[in-house]
Amino acid sequence: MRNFLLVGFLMAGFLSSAQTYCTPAFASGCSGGDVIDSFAIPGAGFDHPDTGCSTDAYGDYTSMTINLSAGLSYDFSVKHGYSDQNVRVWIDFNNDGTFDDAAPELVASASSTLVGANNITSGLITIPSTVTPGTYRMRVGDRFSSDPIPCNTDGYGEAHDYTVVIGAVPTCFAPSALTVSAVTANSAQVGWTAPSSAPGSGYEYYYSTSSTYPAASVVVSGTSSGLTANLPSLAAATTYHVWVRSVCSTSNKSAWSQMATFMTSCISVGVPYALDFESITPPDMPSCTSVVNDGSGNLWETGDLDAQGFTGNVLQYSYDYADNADTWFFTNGINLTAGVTYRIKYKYANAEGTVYVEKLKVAYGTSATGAGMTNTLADHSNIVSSTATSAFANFTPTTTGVYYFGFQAYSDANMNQLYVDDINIDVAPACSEPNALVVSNITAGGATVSWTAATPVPANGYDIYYSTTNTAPTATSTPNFTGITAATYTIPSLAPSTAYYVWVRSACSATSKSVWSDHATFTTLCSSVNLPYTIDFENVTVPDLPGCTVNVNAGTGNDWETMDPPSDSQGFTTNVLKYQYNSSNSGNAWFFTQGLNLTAGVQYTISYKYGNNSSTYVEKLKVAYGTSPDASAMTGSIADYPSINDEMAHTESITFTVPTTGVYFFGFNAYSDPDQYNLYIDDISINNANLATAETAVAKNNIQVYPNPFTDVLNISDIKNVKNVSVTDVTGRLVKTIANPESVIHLRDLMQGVYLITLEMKDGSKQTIKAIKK
Ligand SMILES: [Ca+2]
Ligand SMILES: [Ca+2]
Ligand SMILES: [Ca+2]
Ligand SMILES: [Ca+2]
Repeated sequence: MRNFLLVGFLMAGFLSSAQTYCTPAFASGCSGGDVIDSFAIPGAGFDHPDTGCSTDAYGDYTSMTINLSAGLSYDFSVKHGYSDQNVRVWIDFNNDGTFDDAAPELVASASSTLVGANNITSGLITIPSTVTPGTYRMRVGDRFSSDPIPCNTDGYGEAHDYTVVIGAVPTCFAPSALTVSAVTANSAQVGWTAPSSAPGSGYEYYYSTSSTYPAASVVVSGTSSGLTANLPSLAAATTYHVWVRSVCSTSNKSAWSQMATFMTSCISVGVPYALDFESITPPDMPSCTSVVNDGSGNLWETGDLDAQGFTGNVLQYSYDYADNADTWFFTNGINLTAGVTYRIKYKYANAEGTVYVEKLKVAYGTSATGAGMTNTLADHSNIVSSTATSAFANFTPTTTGVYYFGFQAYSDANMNQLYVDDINIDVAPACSEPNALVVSNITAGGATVSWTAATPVPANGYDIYYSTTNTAPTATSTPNFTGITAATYTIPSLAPSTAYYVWVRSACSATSKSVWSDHATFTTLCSSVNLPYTIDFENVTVPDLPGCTVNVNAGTGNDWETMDPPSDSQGFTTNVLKYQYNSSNSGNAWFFTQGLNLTAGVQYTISYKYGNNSSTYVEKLKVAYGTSPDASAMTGSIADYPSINDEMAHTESITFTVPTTGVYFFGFNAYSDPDQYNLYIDDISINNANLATAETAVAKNNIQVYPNPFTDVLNISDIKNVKNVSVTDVTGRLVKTIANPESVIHLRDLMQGVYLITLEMKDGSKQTIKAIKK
């Protein structure tokens, strides 16, 4: 009973004093990233992550307790969301409700730095040995650009309050001032300074590849009676963290010391050696590589490109305005054997856009220095292509040893970007692989793959491997075809409408094969279908084309694409196919339908709507058919519209026959001049002329109005189904309505200008035609 009363009394006393603390404020708030996001004291086992920006920039976390000991110092870290942060930590050691902004109550002060991509403040909280053990309030203040004060009011920032319980000064102190020396590829020595009263039973140390502060109960790595310890059996090129503690007696050990960090040295490695730069975060370099600047331009660094034929990260040289490039990137040391022929492969390219010539030299030698690069392997002195270019060089060292490979950027000043990726060094194959794969004659069931022959031509021909997945074959993969002697092969029996990947290799002899080439990819065509065939562009995600149709750009203008219903051309009210002008090049884009099964001599009808969205700019359209979706195969002419410029949909319906039974593709060719506007197509329909009822409707609506332009009268080509004619001007104002019209309409009383003539049919449908009054 007495204990309960005592606890209650202490709690009441603590809470009443807590109420006297000022509430810190930051007039500009913390929502811009000027925030105590995460706060951690690893040596006290305390971590308060991802707190974000508190309401009113103050977080009262006094329900959380941090256990610290008098006389010890603790590393802390704060993560922010913005740069230039200043952190101060205070503890109200005399419990008077006020944080003095000076020692001893000011226990830490530090500023943020950029660590990787994060703004981090790291510092040391020092608890004086004179502090009476007990419970206190801790305040952590963070402010942008200037130091926070305990009762802050201005600026950007945030504050957190916590409860700390300070324990008695330990009788056993940790060693300090850890140093790591004699670092090799697999060992290192750690040394330290003894605490002021040396421990009775020596020291324990713990090391790990993790930077997590070890628990008191961790299984230690070793013990030492002196002030050093050897760390054996380490992995090469690896980052390690080490801590030491004092063993004052078997029952009394100090806390772990502050952490020391080191990286073991690199060792030379064998082939195959590959660098794709994916294991690092740009602009860092892969471990065990190096960069040297022999001039006064910039240094090689890494960047995330993932374009232009490169995957992910690349090695990158960015121009210096004033100075020529002269920087080397060196690989790790590689063990090579005299007399063996090796091959180095890599990809390189220039930036996209305006061409600024880049220059790259590749060499190797026995030291990772410019002077050590005594054997030039390649000199690319005029790199102008933005597409990743694969290159390789074979070489045969005359002495067994460790060699470094160097990539030297030596571009002139004020150029642009030079990229390198996928460096690979291995024993050279007995013959090289073919390259520059291209795929042609793609049908629903096959495709022809061709390549540039390897030199020398492989004695046992070529092997082909294809797959529906983009996973490169390995040396042990079974090829689909072997012993192909020509540099081309038609792959048969493929599935329709399927994406394929294909690789080719050289069979140098019965036992020796080259590596596989880079892959080529293609998609087989859809199978041909029977009529009726209609396509209205409704079931697409614009600007995609409908499945089994294809755009082929036979020129240098733009491509066909789909768009939502246009509002700038009369008569197009649903999704359409669109050719949009290219400002400098003529159009020559073909839109091809799926293959259709047609029979010789049968009368077919093709109907479609076409039109443009301008009376100033002129579009040009050809419609044709042929036996493959290919511009050169479009030999059957259907229509040619060389002057489309009236901002409205025209419905066309044309009857045709084909000379031979077979599969036919229908092509719509936009061949507008440069810098015109939009050409639209919709409602393509191909039917048997004798069976279709749809065509009757098309024909019914296909009424002509002439002459156009007109002076006094307009003639309507087929009046029998027209119920009303209404005439509106370009502002949409109704000018005239003529019920039960004759085929000749008198319009002498209209002003000169453009009018829309709307024919309302007896079945309720309407057709609008634009006419010009002279
Ligand atoms: Ca916070
Ligand atoms: Ca105080
Ligand atoms: Ca890469
Ligand atoms: Ca449509």
